[in-house]
Amino acid sequence: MYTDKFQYHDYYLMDELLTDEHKLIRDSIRQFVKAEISPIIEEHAQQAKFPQHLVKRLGEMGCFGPTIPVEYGGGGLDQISYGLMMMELERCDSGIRSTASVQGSLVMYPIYTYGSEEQRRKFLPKLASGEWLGCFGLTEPNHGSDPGSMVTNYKDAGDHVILNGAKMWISNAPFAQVAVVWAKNEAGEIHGLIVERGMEGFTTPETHGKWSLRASATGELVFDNVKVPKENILPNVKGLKGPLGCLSSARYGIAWGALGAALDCYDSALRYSKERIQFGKPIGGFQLTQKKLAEMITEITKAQLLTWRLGVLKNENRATPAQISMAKRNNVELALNVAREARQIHGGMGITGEYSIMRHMMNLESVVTYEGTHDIHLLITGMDVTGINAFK
Ligand code: TGC
Ligand code: FAD
Repeated sequence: MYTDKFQYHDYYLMDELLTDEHKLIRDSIRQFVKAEISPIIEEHAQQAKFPQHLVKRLGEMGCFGPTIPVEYGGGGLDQISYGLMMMELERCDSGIRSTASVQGSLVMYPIYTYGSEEQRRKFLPKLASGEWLGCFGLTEPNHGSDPGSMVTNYKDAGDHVILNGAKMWISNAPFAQVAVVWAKNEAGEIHGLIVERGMEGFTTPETHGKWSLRASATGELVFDNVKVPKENILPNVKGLKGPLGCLSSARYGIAWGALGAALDCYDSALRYSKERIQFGKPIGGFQLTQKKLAEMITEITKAQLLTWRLGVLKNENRATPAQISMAKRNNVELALNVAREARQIHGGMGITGEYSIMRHMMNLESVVTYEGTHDIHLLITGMDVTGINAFK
């Protein structure tokens, strides 16, 4: 049985850059995770079971939409607080952070940013409290990295529209009451629609057989002539910049989250290296193990500073999408590398559920692909620095 012995690592005294409120928020989420998520996560991941009971608790702990204003049920907190929360959740499991990322950045954010006042008041408080779970439908079976080519569409039918199409790889879908869905109108313009469970012709079949994010539920969204009232269309955005704007918020959270997964793997490897004796001494006493550990903490420290700085820029509304891409790409790659090295340090024990390493490693294979693949983020940086588009 996996026991959570995690201790935080702060090699460059980054805590001095945080406010007392930041530290309080981070510590309360860390405690919550240790008490309520760590004890059940391994079993849920092994059984590929979504811990549905945690949705309400995540809401109560303020993990859903922490930057959304308090009057809509959010936390009214800053971007660094949001980042620290995602770091603590993913420190335990990327799937739990996924649930919170989707709810906060991909469902509440668009309803708050692009929605009408009625939509904000109807949906945000229930999503913030965890009474409702939401999902975000952008990816389609034939349109992943290139969402602008989507074929899901709707046609005007008086006081409602008729929605047809399908979305694939949708986190939270099988348990969601609400889906923010991106679809084209008859003029070929992309708009966001709020589709609610129970609307006729709307189904959410679960995707089975994943070796990654096993404690997160993934599914499809299928729309077969679904009647969506016009009042459920997000009125204040048109075009691909709508969903991409949401992704900027979620990718920022992932940059912090991946750092959490890396810290957990490093912490476990460091402890193991001091306890495990081979050839008459702790394996941490061998130069090759020290090289691994020293490189891990160096990369983690660089990422901590990068991510904190991005948070400051985001608080000042100065973070560019390309800066966010750089942090998401860097931190997920770093976390994968740390997980792989940590797995080596744990020897055979590293493949078991007694340690979190293998679970993190498998989870991170999704994180490196969703919200824009590793190479897509590289091309975003490439385009930003050269001014030349290499996607097409
Ligand atoms: P492009 O012409 O570059 O852009 C279209 C419009 O969007 C604007 N824009 C952004 N706006 C806000 N934030 C961003 N990050 C933005 N990036 C671009 C852009 O300025 C333009 O605006 P306008 O006013 O000129 O119309 O679009 P493109 O078709 O060439 O595509 C560019 C590309 C490839 C970078 C983009 O499509 C992309 O990022 N592809 C990756 C797709 C992706 O990330 N999918 C994620 C699906 S959701 C998900 O994975 C959730 S996982 C959740 C979990 O479980 O945690
Ligand atoms: P593709 O786009 O087919 O890419 C395949 C390969 O081709 C990649 O290596 C890619 O980098 C490369 N490639 C593509 N285009 C180029 C190019 N121009 N230049 C160079 N290389 C290129 N989506 C949602 O909308 N909502 C969700 O909640 C959601 N949750 C997810 C949960 C999980 C567990 C997973 C695995 C995915 C989820 N996704 C979600 C989908 C995710 O965003 C997509 O998988 C991702 O955007 C990549 O799309 P794709 O899988 O179709 O790969």
